[in-house]
Amino acid sequence: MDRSEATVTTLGEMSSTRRRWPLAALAVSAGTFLASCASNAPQDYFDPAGPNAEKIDTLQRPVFYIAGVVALIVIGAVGYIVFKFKDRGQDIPEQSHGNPKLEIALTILPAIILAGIAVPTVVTVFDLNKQDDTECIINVTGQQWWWEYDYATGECGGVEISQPIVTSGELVIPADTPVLLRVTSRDVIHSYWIPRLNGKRDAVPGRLHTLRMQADEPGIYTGQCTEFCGLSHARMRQAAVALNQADFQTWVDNQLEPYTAPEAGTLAATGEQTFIANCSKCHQVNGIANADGTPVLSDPDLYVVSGVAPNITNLMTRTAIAGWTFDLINEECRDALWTASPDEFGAMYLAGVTPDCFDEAALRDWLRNPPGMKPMYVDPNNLDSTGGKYRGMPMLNLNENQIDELVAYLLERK
Ligand code: HEC
Ligand SMILES: [Cu+2]
Repeated sequence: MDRSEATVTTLGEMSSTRRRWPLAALAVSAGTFLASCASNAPQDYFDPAGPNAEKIDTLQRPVFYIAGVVALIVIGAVGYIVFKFKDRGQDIPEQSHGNPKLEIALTILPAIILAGIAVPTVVTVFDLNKQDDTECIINVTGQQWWWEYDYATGECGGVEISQPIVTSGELVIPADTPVLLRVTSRDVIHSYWIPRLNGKRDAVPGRLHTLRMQADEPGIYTGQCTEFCGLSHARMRQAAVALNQADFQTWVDNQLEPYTAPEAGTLAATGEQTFIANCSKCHQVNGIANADGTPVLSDPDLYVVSGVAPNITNLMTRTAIAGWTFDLINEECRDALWTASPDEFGAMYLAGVTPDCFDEAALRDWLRNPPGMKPMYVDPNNLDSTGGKYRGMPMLNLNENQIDELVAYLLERK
């Protein structure tokens, strides 16, 4: 008797302090939810920007509301029962056993709700997996910790791509055109997600998964890898950039323009040599040649676990680097681009990294010490587990002069 009384008091005291926790948790989650609804977040999946994301939205909203109502009823009922039948020392109530009517009703009701949800869900899943109506195919490959985009030759939304185009980070697509991504990975499992354009698709080594992409209007739509993929998973981001057909044509033409070597005697020309000496073993710049005219070809297979490094032929046509994490343009230009109207967007994007917009800080920091900006290995001095290959870009111990030369050279890659 004494013991149980003691226990009751202790529990009572505890519950009075603990009672506030559920309320606080509820307030925080409600606050977060409302804030996420109210803000103009770039990765808001309640704000679809294309037909695929819209289908998901049309499906998820009623489910969300029904689930919300069910949750309120259940939480309310539990709360009511907990308070009403609280132990006040009353007699144990009469015990009942089995109530077939209630049990059958409570089985049938959820079954009906689930069946009601299942039908539109299955229809949407099939819809989102259609491939026969897409007008452009782009290969998307994840690796630690960036996405490569590889445009096959052929037609893409009415624009002819005559040579393969390989880029990274920023997926450029024609607006208002159903595009099909073929998603895979070269090392671990990643997951591709641009919330305002479609759901997620896992990128699995040795498998090819398709993902529809379509943006109604020109603009920039951001996302990030959503499958934990190692140390820098949080710095593996991506964007989809939609351009109207004429602008997309301009982008394609620009990507395929032949290489122009820097003018002899300039800092950029020294930079080209520095690049060939230090960077070309991993990075391809299409068209770059040795003094004797032989092409300089990268061989990242020998140095990087995934076997590739970003193609940086047209580096300055993108707005961010290294898993689309560090900006190449300053905040003002980025804000202007991100908030541009669909009519203004294309011209602004195609201008690329202009001298006014270029923010060299991140690029310089990156060249100085990449693993310092983006954690890549637990112990960089111990590469035994990878056969001496790097994950990501290693520290190259460049001096500031070399960095000046390289930045001058890279600035001309547009
Ligand atoms: C051992 C291979 C290797 C070497 C050598 C190397 N890099 Fe990299 N570099 C990479 C990898 C891998 C990435 C992608 C890293 C990431 O995003 O996580 C990268 C990313 C970059 C990026 C960002 C590109 C993008 O599209 O996001 C730039 C710019 C770059 N490197 C420049 C250079 C320069 C300049 C040199 C020579 C001084 C150099 N790299 C040498 C492997 C290498
Ligand atoms: Cu990833």
